[in-house]
Amino acid sequence: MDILKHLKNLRNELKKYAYEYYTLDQPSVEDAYYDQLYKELETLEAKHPELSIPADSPTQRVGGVMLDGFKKVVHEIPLYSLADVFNKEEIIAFDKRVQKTLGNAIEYLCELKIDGLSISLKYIDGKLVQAATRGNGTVGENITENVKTIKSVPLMLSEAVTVEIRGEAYMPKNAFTNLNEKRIEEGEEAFANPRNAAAGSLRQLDTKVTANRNLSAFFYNIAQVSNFSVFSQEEVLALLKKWHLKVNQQLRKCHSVEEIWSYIKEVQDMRDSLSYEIDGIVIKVNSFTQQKELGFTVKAPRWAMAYKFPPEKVKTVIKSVEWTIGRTGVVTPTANLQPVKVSGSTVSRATLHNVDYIAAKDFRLNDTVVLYKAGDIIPRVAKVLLKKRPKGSIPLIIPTVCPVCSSKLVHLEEEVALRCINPQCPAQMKTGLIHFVSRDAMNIAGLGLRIIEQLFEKKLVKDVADLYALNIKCLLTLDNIKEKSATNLYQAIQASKVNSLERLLYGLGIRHVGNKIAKILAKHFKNMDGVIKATSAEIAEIDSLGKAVVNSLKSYFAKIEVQELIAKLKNQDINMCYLGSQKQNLVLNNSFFAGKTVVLTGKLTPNRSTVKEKLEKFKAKVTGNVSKKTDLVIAGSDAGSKLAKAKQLGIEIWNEKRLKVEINKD
Ligand code: 1X8
Repeated sequence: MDILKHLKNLRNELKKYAYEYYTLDQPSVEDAYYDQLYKELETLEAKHPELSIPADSPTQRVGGVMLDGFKKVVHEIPLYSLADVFNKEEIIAFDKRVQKTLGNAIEYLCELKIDGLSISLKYIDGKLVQAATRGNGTVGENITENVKTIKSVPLMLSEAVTVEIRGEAYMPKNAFTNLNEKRIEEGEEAFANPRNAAAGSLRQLDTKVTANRNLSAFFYNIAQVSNFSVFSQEEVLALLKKWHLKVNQQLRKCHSVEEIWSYIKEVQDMRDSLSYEIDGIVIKVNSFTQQKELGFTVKAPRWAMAYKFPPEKVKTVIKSVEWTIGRTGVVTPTANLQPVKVSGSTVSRATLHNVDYIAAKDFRLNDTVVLYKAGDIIPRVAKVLLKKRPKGSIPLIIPTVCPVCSSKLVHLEEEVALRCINPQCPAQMKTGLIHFVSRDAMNIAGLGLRIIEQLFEKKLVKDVADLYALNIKCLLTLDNIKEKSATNLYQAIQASKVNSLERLLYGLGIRHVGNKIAKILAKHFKNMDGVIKATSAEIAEIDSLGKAVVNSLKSYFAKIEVQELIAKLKNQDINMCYLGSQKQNLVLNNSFFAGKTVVLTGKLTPNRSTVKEKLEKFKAKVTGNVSKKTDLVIAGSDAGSKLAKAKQLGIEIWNEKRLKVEINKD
């Protein structure tokens, strides 16, 4: 027979068997027969080096590409995350919210929640061209060569479609056990769980290693779903399956919480018999029309939820309890525990939440307690094993005064939290300031904890507005700060004055106002006064903002000390407007001159007002008189008293030539 034709037949036959085996989990031939055909193909391909091997030949899954790193991939359509729920009540609440929008008779599609890592695959004309990790949902890493080694991922779809699909890559339980046995034998550290093992395997620069890890993947989503004639989640799954993608078949259509709950119970009972780990189930409103009507919050779709199974529980002992104070003044108890392994990591500390929780559970020193990880991440202490309580133990002593400023602690309104309400409490101000300067807030680089602590100790800073009164001289009084870093820090502080409103709003640390919500508010109200003056109804009208945000904003801006702080910030010329995404602004705002107070003196070319205009375009503030607040003096020829005063005050002075050089740099 014609060798080309024979090769083609062999490849097609092997592809069919691989699809049946890896994707459908329904092999139609013996493994030995598959191996025999595979060897024949391998031998023939080696014997005929003159015939090029197609990229999707079954022999091309073995990896071998060496990568020198993982490039970033921007997800044009972000991968959303799901809101987690942990009990039946929360599912009832979810169903109620859905019914409130849609009326009754909702059809839900319930699917297994695979405990792996989310991936996004791009196919062009049916050919796999890119695979990426979820990353933060917007930016992930390019893992194309690694994913190509996963045998259940088709290199070619059954139809020549251009599509981006989402799914979960995972390591089957038996592959995980085998891998860990091998690793321990070879003196390497075992992976904590199949999810970590899968993540580690996909981020291998040597794709041969990935190929040997026996990963698999289930798919459940199409990014640009409107390009296809599908109108429900059920139809998406059917389409993915038709394209030869692996789709999990353990799904259930449900029409009530009771039906969902009995599906959950069934899944929980058969969970151990599955060949892969799951950590819960995903509940989605089936119809796309209805999904659209429900929409998204800033965090997640309103039409879906993840129910997480109850976590692994272990025993440990409370060795001591620490009380720490946060940005909002809340005093939180943290237990130091006898280190113990739970859900894949060693835990030695866990929050005890608040005094009510301590009182309700009656935690005491040296008590044996039950520990678990909520959402498999945050360690929580569930309860005391009273039988193991040592004799003579006494209830924990609850502090009555702030551990930092010693002022009396209180419970506000109905709050369970114990609070230090001293607005001057250094602990709160410190954490508040750390938040204010953080990257997503005012983004002031170089202001670390050590400097912030000194600023408070030396009483140079009492609130965030005081930052802007700091000059280089003040900064030089701090330990371990030299001229250069003082100048950089000063410039970073000044540059932050022109940040767009959302950074300031987020930086203030208003409860429930994260960076996404801050952006929504800034965009909507345009400036700080707009936000302050907005009525509850006006805020509530904005899509995706809930009651908690409305209440929090209203009570925050009603405080006298907040109003004083805003006035103080305005006095320091902190920008209070939304600048939008104008690139021009961004460049100018980051210019050397941004936020600086500059005085012009002497003869300048072509004239002073032109130079003034130019500097103002670079966001400098040009004033007439030299004072302590002046950052820079530009001195032309024949400069007189202003120059003398600047020299006397030790203010930076440039001649025209220097100005030209610096302006051109910007
Ligand atoms: C995550 C997962 C989803 C599904 C299964 N497993 C997951 N880990 C599914 O929809 N069947 S959806 C999802 C997400 O949207 N973050």
